Amino acid sequence: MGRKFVVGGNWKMNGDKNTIHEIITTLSNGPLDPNVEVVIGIPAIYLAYVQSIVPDNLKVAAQNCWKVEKGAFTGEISPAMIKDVGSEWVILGHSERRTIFKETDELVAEKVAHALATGLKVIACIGETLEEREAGKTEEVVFRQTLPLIAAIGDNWDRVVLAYEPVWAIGTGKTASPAQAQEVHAALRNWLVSNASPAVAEAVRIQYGGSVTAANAKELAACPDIDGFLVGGASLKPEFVDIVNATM
Ligand code: G2H
Repeated sequence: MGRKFVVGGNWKMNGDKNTIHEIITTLSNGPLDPNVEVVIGIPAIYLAYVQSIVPDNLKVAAQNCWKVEKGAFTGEISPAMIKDVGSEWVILGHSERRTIFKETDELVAEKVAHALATGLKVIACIGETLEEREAGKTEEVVFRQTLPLIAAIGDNWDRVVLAYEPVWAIGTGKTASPAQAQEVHAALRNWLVSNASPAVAEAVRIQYGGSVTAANAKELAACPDIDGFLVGGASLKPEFVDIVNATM
């Protein structure tokens, strides 16, 4: 069976009640391709608000969470809380979390394990820096980041989407070319054959993220191993509708 296209919008630390209302109205009017799964990543403080106004065809994600259910972790939110307000997804391991907040591959894996154990679906992000790409280490880095996720995911691959986001393409306007993105996606899928299983490699959806816009989405979406996008800046704009509809 084919992999269902999945498009995530990662709002990062943007939006207020007014602009959120505008974005949700735009997305509600769409129309959005009904064959595409759409997940929007919301700042934690607005999760419950967005959850109360989204139409059924939009799913809501938190952009991070901690690795246990509750306790003395000032400033954190737990997967149980995300679930409690009705949201189904969490984005984990985004490069901004890894670089700015110093999250290690192991911590990301622990978070993924706990989020899945709580019943959430996870968008798990991986991707190399410019320095790593120029040193010829792209695949080494992507595989290193993915390896601890395999044990963390266990039998729950049906609730996981991988997002390949080359750090040099994030918010820079420098999108990976379709050939560059396809090359990494295909290499990762091939690596999963032996490191997870052939069935996982075939079924898992791998999003591309990094300066995706309405202008480049169609060409990227046509690549055989690109199964969706994780969109930052453009997910705050009306063009997100065109990105969701890139495969129509
Ligand atoms: C990559 C992406 C969304 P942008 O971080 O996750 O952001 O599309 O702004 O590069």
